[in-house]
Amino acid sequence: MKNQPNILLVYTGGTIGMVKDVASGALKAFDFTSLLDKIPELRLLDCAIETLSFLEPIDSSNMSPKYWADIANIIADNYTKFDGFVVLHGSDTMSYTASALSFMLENLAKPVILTGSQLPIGDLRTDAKENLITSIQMASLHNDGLPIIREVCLYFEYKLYRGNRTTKLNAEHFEAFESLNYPYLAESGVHLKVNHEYLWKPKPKSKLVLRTSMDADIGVLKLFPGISRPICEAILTSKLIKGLIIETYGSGNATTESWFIDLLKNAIQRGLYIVNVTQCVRGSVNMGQYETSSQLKTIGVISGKDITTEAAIAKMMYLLGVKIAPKDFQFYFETSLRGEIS
Ligand code: ASN
Repeated sequence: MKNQPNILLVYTGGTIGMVKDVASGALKAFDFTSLLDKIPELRLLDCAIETLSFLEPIDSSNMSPKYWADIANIIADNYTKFDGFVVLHGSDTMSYTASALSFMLENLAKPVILTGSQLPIGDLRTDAKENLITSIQMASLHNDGLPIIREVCLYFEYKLYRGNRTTKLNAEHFEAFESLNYPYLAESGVHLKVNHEYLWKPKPKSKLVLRTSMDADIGVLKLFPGISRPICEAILTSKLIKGLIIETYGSGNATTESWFIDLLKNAIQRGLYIVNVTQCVRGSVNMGQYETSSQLKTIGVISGKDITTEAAIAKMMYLLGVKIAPKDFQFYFETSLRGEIS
């Protein structure tokens, strides 16, 4: 890395770069290439910045595996040319994209920081400037010629998080994200304070491997008291899905009704991967702790441990996409690949 790092800023869409449509009052995306003109402060940063924008920026509610692959390809194509990457992204699905990118970019050894904002960059009270400027500074941090951050992160409202540990919890506050099962990686106060012990340490000298194929033939089933048998049956006997994430209660508990357990058991025997993730935002699945989860373990339900649902979805698509052998699926799902589980 040179003394002055060079950072690639990739604009995918989201509120940060939106303007109000005069007629309807709704927020819509606009061309972001003139970014440097809109925020002259960026010229004061001690790094060189180049920008690249999606031809048609999107609201992140329209995010999909195809766009994840586009972002990952942009990073891989520019990997040797830049010291770090800042991806501007809508906040709604930012945690999903951060999770997906963390799996797609194996052996990543440079910072990829996703950020966005709750208010557009042109708004008087915007949170966009701080998020953007500090993300670029975080991506520029280096020591002995090496970047300090070497993983996919999410920066929002003074905190840098491991991307695949985050969840959007607030649609109103500037502090929109949390990483409830893993400490934040850095904090922006008067100084940038990095929690070095929590940073991801990639294998030394490994080459970046790009794996963009994601298989989206999966489902998520959130349990609730009274969930109906026909609906569970429709999902669990469907030939369309290859993997199912069940969002259970507490430490991975579910109803012990025999019809429910039998449906799961038959589906697993047919080859469906079923992963247990808790509805709680903090804590871990621990099958066997209660009677209401013991059977799940016995019939071969995979433990999502303390993974977020966002990361579980991305990981399932990824493992199906790389066509992991059925006998290895459980092992890889339950093993931390990018620091997504404890
Ligand atoms: N709807 C927007 C998006 O996710 C929300 C935002 O960016 N704050 O694209």
